[in-house]
This record gives sequence, structure tokens and C-alpha cells, in this order.
Amino acid sequence: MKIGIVCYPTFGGSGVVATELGKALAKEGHQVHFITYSQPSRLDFLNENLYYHEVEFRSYPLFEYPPYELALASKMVSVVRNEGLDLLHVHYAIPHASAAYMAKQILKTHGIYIPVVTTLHGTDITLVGKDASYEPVVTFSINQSDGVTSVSEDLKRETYHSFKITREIEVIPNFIDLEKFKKQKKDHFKKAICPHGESLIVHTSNFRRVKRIGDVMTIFNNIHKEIPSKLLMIGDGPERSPAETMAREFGINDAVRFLGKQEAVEEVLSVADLFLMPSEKESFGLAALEAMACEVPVISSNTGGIPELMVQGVTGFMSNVGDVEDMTRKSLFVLDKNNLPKFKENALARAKEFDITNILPLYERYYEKVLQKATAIRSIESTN
Ligand code: GMT
Repeated sequence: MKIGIVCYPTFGGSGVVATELGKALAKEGHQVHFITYSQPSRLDFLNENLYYHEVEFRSYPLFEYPPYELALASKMVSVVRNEGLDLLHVHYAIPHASAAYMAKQILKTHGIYIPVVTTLHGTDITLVGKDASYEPVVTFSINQSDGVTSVSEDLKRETYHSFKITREIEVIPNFIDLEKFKKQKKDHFKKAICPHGESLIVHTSNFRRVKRIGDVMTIFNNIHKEIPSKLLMIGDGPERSPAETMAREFGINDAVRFLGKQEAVEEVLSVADLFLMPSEKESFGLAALEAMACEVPVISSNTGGIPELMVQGVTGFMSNVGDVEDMTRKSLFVLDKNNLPKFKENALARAKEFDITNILPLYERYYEKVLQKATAIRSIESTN
């Protein structure tokens, strides 16, 4: 199959899922064409079935906001025509689903019918999509997609609740490539960061408000008062600077390191003892799955799709959003040397259920279903 994948090329979860999916499809022999505004950060390997098409958009003094969506739709049209794609799979509804709708209509005028699959990732529904400034377009473009998937049951429920959706949404959970994300021997690194055998706690995110970075700092400050410990903060975003201020104010500057964006997050996770994810909202929580794959138990909030990934008291613990005291207590319980080995083992066992080898066939079957339906509709249309 020839598949066009449209996504954000950044470190964010939706871009990571899209890129890893494309890589896995290419390994299975499908031809995969990425269409984005820059090279996806995880598109780090060479395969004869992988292609990358950059969306170029020119600025002009008249444009306060360059019309990216138009440039993207035009690029989709040319890639579908030139490469003979069978299907477009867009990740994150805004603005990818509406750009795909536009491309589909243009391609029809060339006698080409291209089915579009839209995958909903979370904030495209829960935070941004619901906003009145986007809602009509998001509703329309989801309903016009030939197939719609969501990364959790919770996100599916929320989509039906917040929008007038007239079509089926298929839940296909996120996944992990356990070949890539596995615990590595990094004793040197661990010794350098925790020279006295301190417990190592890690957080990774895009440092947006929804991630509740302040809670991460408070929980760690509480843990640090009780046991020797260090915190590594991976990623960057608007809440980084306030978090750095909090670390200074708590007087734990020496115990916290902000590493910024990291390519090989699995190397850092390999030496971690605990992962913190106290988010306000998380449609799935891919970062937690990545931690679990590296044998790291998780303390998180119990919001959104997280309970579909985490097993309470087994892979770690979930608490109500903002309950930093409960999260602290549970962190200390997990970090206890009598408990930690079992939690680590459980985290990995659960992560294995989300291995890409289990999830990839779900996408392949879904593509087949969408293609068959599209072919049937076309043949009915052509006989009328
Ligand atoms: O977290 C975001 O700001 C957006 C988005 C992204 O691109 O990282 O994350 C969403 O998609 C991920 C991949 O499907 C999910 O694992 C995250 O839970 C989800 N984030 C939210 O729902 C806040």
C-alpha cells in the first residue's frame, strides 16, 4: 500500500506516534510518504520505502499569518498525484483533517479519489478543537474523513460528547517499539548523576500548562525532603522557566537538572527509578508508556486515557489531578527498595502489551477496511 502520513514533525506525542507508525509500516513493505513542514524528529533511519516531502510556504508582507493549511493541501495534492498514493493518514485534526478534505476535493476534479483517515490525539479535541474558533471546521472535517481513529476510549467518548459526530470512531491505542525503547546499560550515566545512589526521578513533556509542571516540582520537593533523590526534567516549553524558579525557591537547585529536548529519551529513562506525570489531561500518556518500556514505574493523575494504560498499584499509582500529597506518598512507597523491583517488572510487562507488533496490524486492517469501503462507494457512484 502507498500511504501518505501527515503530522507535526516535533517531539510531541502525535508526531512521535505518526513517525513510528510510518517507520513500522515501511518495514512491513508499505511505501510511506511523510508530508510535514520539517523532517520529523523521530525519522532517524533509512529505509527504501520511506519518503519525506517538505511543505514549503512562502511568507508575504500581506500575511500576518502565513496560510500553512493551503500550502499543506497543495502539497498533499501533488504527492498523491505524483506518487500514486492509496490513502492519506492525518494525525492531529487541526489543521490536518481540514487540509486533507480540501486536497480530497481538488483531487476529485482530477478524477482521483483518495480516502482520508484522521487520528485524534487529544488536545485537538479536548483543548483546542472545542474552542468556538475551530469547532465547526473540526466537526466538519472529522465527519468528512473516510475513517476516524482515536488513541483511547476516553478520547472517543469525549469526541462524541463535545462534537456532533456522525461517524464511527475506531479506538487504536498508542504503541511502543520495544526494540528501540528498552532498558540500556548506562551505569556510567547513573553514577554521574546519582553518585551516592540517590533515587532518580524523571519527567518528560512539552512543558505546557496541561502537564502541571508545578506539581512535578512540588512532588519532587516533598520526596527530596524524605529520601536522597535527583530529578531530571526533559523537554522544553512555556512552563520551564517557572519550574526553574520553583526549584530555586525550594532550595533544591542542586538536585534538579533541566536537560531540554533530548533525541534519545530512552537513554535517560534507562537509569530512572520513577516517572512523574501529574497532567491535567492526557488522552493516552505516551510518555508514561515510554517510561514503562524502560522498566520505570509511573506516578500519574487518573485523568483521560491514563487508566487505560496504567494498572493501579501494579505499574505505579494514579491519584486525582492536583493531589500532590497523595502522589508524594505513593512515590515514596514505589521507591522503597523492597517494592521497586516488582513495580519495575510490572511496568515492563504492561508495556509489552502495547508493543508495535500488536498494534500495527490493527492499523493495517483498518486501512484495508477504509479502502474497501471507498472502492465500494466509488463503484456505486460511477454506476449512477
Ligand atoms: O500533549 C499535547 O500537547 C498534544 C499531543 C502531542 O502531540 O503530544 O499529545 C497528545 O497525543 C499523544 C499521542 O497520542 C498522547 O499520548 C497525549 O496524551 C496527548 N496529550 C494530551 O491529551 C494532553
